[in-house]
Amino acid sequence: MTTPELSNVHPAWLAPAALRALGSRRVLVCGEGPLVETVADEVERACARFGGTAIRRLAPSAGGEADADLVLTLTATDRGLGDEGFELARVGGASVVRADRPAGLLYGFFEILRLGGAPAFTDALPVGAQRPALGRRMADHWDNVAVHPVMGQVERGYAGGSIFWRDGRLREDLSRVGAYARLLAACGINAVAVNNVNVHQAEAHLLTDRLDDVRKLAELFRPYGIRVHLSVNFAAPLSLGALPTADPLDPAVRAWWAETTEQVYALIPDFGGYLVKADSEGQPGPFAYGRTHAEGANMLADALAPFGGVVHWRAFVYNHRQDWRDRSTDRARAAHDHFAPLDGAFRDNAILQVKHGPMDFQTREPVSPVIAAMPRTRLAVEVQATQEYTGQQRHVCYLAPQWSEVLGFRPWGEAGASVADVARGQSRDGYPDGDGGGLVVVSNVGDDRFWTGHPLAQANLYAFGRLAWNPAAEPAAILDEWIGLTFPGDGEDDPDPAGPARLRAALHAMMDESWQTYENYTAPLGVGFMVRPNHHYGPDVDGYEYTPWGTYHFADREGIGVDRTSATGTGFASQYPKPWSEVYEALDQCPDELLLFFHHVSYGHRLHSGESVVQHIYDTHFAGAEQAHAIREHWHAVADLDLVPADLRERVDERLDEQVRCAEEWRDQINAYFYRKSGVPDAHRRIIH
Ligand code: GCV
Repeated sequence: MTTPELSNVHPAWLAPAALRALGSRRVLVCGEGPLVETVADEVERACARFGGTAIRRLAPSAGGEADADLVLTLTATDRGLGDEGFELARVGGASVVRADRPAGLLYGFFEILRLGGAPAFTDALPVGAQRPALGRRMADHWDNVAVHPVMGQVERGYAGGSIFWRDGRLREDLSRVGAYARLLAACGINAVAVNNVNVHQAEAHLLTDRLDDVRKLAELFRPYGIRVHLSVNFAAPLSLGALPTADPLDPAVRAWWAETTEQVYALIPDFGGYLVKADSEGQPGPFAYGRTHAEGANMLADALAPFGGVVHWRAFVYNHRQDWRDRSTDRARAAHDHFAPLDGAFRDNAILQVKHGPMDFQTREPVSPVIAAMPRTRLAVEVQATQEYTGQQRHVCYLAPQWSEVLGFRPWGEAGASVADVARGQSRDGYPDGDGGGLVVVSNVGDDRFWTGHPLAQANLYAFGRLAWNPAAEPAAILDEWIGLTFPGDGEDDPDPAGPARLRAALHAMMDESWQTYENYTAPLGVGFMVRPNHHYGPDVDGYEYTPWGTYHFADREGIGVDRTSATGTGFASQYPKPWSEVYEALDQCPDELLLFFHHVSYGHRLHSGESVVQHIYDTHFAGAEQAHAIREHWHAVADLDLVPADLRERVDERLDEQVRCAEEWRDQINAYFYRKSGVPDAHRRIIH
């Protein structure tokens, strides 16, 4: 039996009313297998709630069933839909969802929910086949088993505690996990890593003596087609195996990983694999033994290979103890410097997981050059739904436009492959299309009643799943989908029939351009950081300027920006293939939004927009704070509608007040800082403190 909705938790994008169209009809589910049972359970519950009829049959159906409005069926003979694809058809006045395998049927079921009433049950049904573009669509949790003294229960978590762990143990009540699995499947996510990539002692034991906790979680994810992955500590042979070394070429170390992995699969046969952060921010790794990261990753890949598992090996490797006076070290270069020479050296079941930008999930960064540098390696691209640098789920910041821009970026120019193609594996030399590493998101959920702290931040996780399924999908259309599923209204029973449309329009207006708004009032022109050190919330222009973290802007009285050109700077620009190496290198070609990432310029430097850098900073910061006000006004105009639950309204109200306050603080600190540095007054004579 799968998990029903929980009464004390917000249903997110599976609002009960979104099930009405299906649940009020006659629905036939045909086929055998655990995931087919999940679909049958879902149908049964929806029909019980809304007065429809659920019919069950084990044999596949050809489609034209006189007594059903909807037939969800496995195919009798393979139609080439793959493991997760499905096909929608109209046969004899009924809608039909066909899938070759059970996971496809599950995704087809959720597609019917997304379509709602008329489109799903009339000739308006969008018939045809759908398959996910990316095979691996993964959510990584930075959840600690034991509360960390600095990072808490969830590192960079802004939605309460972990839904898995509490005070050093697996939670007793895991009903949230089942509900989460259902939400993930409904947006297409099929893999989840259940513990932090910074693997402390309590988490390390999940691999061995606490493996049963992982088994329990896997059991809750399995009915929704989701495989569980585990972050492991590279030094586990020392700490757990009592070996004198963790050298990846040492036979005893290799044997320890092989045996340990065998035991994992004995307990969890569909275990997904390992996730590793090595030689990064204090985590152990192969460098300690003079080995390369390919040697480290391959050792784990070899242990996993007999069972079909994969290792996700993160490329987030840089020197976090750099001297700020040392201008020759550039953190942006680090991942490419370390990993590009290793192209072709990784096993087939080793996936190199690359953050989308070269720094660290900033509001604006160029695409990481690693993505274009390793055509013989399986690459996964990592994005961050937890809003570490983008307002920490106190600010509305819909990130799908950013991710869509990353996925659509073509590192080799217009005629070449896109980032989405690389993640899909299309551009890998000599390998079949479709076996790429996929897309990974750092999850933004916690044990908060609304899952994500800010209720509107739910849209980011939903949009991630939808973009991983189809990277070409329009962020604005995904947003409308999410709004429609989360706030479906009561149909004909709505006391205010115009209400749902008004609410939907307001939410769209609040969220659609909120990434741009956030960028407007925070660090300008791609320079990044300028946040308060450690917790990364709120403005602090020089907070990271004299630290060891490699995150500098170099503002002085003449100008600002990091010279990353080959001619006079760190040479980072040359890590890109043409045309981008040339575009980023040339001051007159570099896109405005990335100008300060690549160049150090004077405050009077003219942007392509015609504005000077300093005037642009003033203008965008005044505009950004005003836009934050406008977001709140849109909300106030609809928040008293009956279809907005009181507790949700209260939460959003409180968050929007904080966003407005914080946007003004950003505006004033950034504008004051640059006015004081440059001495250039605002052309429009607005108040700068
Ligand atoms: C999990 C950034 C964050 C860290 C995070 C790290 C990573 O540095 O601030 O909290 O650690 O990225 O991605 O590994």
